[in-house]
Amino acid sequence: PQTIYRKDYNPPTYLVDTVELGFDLDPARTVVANRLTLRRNPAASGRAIELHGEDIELVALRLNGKTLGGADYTLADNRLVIHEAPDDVVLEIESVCVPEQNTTLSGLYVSNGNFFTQCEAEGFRRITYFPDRPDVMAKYTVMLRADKARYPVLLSNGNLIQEGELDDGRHYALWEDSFKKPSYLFALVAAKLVCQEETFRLADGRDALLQVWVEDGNLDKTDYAMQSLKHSIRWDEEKYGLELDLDRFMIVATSDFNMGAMENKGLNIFNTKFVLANPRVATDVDFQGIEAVVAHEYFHNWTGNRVTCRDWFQLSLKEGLTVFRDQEFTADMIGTDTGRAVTRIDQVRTLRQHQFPEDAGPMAHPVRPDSFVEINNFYTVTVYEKGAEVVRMYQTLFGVEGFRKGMDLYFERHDEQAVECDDFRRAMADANGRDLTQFERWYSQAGTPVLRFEGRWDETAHTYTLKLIQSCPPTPGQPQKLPFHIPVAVGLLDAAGNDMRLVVDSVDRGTTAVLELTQAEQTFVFTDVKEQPVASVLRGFSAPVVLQGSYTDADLLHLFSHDSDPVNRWEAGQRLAMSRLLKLAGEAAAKGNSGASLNLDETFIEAMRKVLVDETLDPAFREQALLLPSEGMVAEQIDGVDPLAVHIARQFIRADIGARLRSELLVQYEANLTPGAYSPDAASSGKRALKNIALSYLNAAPDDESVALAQRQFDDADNMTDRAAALSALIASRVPEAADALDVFYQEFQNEALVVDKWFMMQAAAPTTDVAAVRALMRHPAFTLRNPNRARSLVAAFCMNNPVQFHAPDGSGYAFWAEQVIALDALNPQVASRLARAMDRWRRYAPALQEQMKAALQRVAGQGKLSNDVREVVTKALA
Ligand code: HT7
Ligand code: ZN
Repeated sequence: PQTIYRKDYNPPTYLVDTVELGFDLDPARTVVANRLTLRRNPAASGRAIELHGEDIELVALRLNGKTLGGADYTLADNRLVIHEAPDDVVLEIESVCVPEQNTTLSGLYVSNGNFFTQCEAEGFRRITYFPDRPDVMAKYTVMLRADKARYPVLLSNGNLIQEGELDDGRHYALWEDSFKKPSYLFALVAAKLVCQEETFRLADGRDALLQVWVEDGNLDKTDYAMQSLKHSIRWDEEKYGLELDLDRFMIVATSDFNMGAMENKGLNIFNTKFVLANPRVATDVDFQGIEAVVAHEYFHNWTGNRVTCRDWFQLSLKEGLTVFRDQEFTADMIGTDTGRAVTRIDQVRTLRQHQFPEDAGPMAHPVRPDSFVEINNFYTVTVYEKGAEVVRMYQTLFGVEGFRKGMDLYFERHDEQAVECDDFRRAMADANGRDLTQFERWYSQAGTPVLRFEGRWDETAHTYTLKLIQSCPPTPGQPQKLPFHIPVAVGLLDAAGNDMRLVVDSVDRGTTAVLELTQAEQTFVFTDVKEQPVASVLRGFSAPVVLQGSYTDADLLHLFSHDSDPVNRWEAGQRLAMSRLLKLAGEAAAKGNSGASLNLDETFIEAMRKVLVDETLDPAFREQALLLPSEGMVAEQIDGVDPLAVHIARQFIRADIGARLRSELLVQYEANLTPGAYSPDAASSGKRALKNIALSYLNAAPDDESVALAQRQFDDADNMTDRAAALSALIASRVPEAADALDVFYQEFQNEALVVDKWFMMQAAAPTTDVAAVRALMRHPAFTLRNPNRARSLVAAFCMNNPVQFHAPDGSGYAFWAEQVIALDALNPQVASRLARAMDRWRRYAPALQEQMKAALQRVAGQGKLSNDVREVVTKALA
């Protein structure tokens, strides 16, 4: 496969002004008539019109009314090139595709008998021939024709201009989008669906029609998505002065979808997982996911759609910025300081758990990649979450107001343009009168920087000298790195745990100072420091780095008890836990993976006890503080890791907490019940989270009482959060009641696809579920590899979330992985390729495991027929 490089960017030879599309929709043979008006691009050279087309059949081609023959064009390698064209062209193209055979879910496909499209990144070329690149922006008119009984609803981007009846029971709808857009934002839906709709008054007094479309029977699950949409619209008006530019905004849910959702102009298409919710079927986390994803897609209307990407290397321009915006929205929706901090802690955990390993592995790439084989492989945690961290750093450097000035300038300069990450950086720099040249390295250098700090208090001079030292490990193709521009937020705590006032260079910097580290090593001197402080470095996780410092347990306990910055307070607890996890994992491994005679110190238990019972702390924060780093995060810290040793250590700590804090856990369980009607608000979900982590610790050391508690919660709960938590606790406690509860759960929810996904997922991730059990589950009538949510809920959940069984010493997990990657690849390369990434970190494992992982990778790589998606991942893993 061919590698595409950012440096090879060339502007398009022709620009497209208008696109008129006609669809005769038929699952077995859809005919697409495409009429384009093009003009030669003065910024490019050449007279060849270059169009993309994939898995479609060309039927007819006319240029300015003349039918083109074989000598006029070349059709090869998914490219249609018309050799010589005049300056102004009307191109008419007729082609055919077969939606019912499209299992890739890219382009036009059929799901549950309905038609949907997915065009980002390169799916439009699977619908018609077109210069399918984001810097070609055009105005679209779309005529949809289909059988009325089977497809009563016909939707596309923009406004409905006309609809009516045709012969033979068919009908039509004509849609027009008044905004120029790139082809990846095109969408159509032809389906039997119903909708919840509402008229919503916008800030400028206009009324917009909001619709949420779902399959019949699901209208009882659309309220939260609708409410989230209205909140998002209001928030963008208030926070950024950005208004909805459409008369109609539609969300449509489909159960077959490769990702979370898609921001097509005015016609967002969503995975049902991020639309459908009511208390019976959705957990607090599901509700949070819906709010965040609805907001994310809505915010794309400005950051992505009005201002889009010049090329796919710039993906983070829209994704990093939009993730940052949805993160800020989520925090503002909660509204309290601790609520804000808890969302920040969630973000930090995601980054550490997923992005740091990516940055240290074979697929490491800069936020703005330099090359790719398959763009679909670059919708990554680096582009999204690290990209959001990069955007957040502008706000940390310039403040909320400075950031807003940068955003205003960005839209003033680039509305309706396709631009680069550099344009965003320039707007931020110019709006704030700052030189951000060095900041560019966050976009161009891969790898997670390591930030070391050394602090020295001078008791005579009353100074505290903080030395900051940065480095960045090599990544593929980037052996050496230059220093980053890093905002480091710092506080100093006195012995009583209070914040000291910070004076640097005679300037009072308040109690948290944002230091700007630009060199490999830099020293900052705080004056008037009258006692030995404990430094709280990287407050609020002010930069996406690994922080190292010589913390003593006493320092960490001090921070864990007193830090006014909740993120660093939580962080101190995580460090205390991590040191115990690493020590016990080492001991377990040394004893041949035996949990016998492991010991957990009273200091740690006491720290956990204190946070558990501290009623001055928000329950949501206490839950975060009690949650141990995952097995995956611990494994990342150990060279030649044996996942079983990590599992034993973590389970031991969980059981020990469960046993030694038993009475406190029981008290908190009772104290955090949420009687009355269910509500997904932050305060209630925080209480449920604390109650349910208490239940899970109690059942890590199960006895009759804890099992009865879980069983009672499972039987009596009126909401999915509590039902699922109780079921997980029963499964984890390994009691016979678990099997019965699983049966009851399935019987009750077998007609709720998203709950059945949970049922598969809970089993897939249970350490008691081995490969044989997963294979048995794959034979369950409800299982299919063709539905991405279902495939992920069993196969990917096992390979990614069940480390102890996936890494079984006999290699059975790896053989299973290879088999499933190959099987999935034949159906859906995007889903297969994500599963393929389960092996990314194979070189970190114990030698015996490494060898078998390598063999499994080689088996996949050795397949003759493999998608570019999977081939890129396994080739890079083996390189
Ligand atoms: N911008 C959307 C990305 C997306 C996507 C990409 C590749 C393949 C399928 C896809 N579905 C959606 C989603 C987003 O970031 O908002
Ligand atoms: Zn996005």
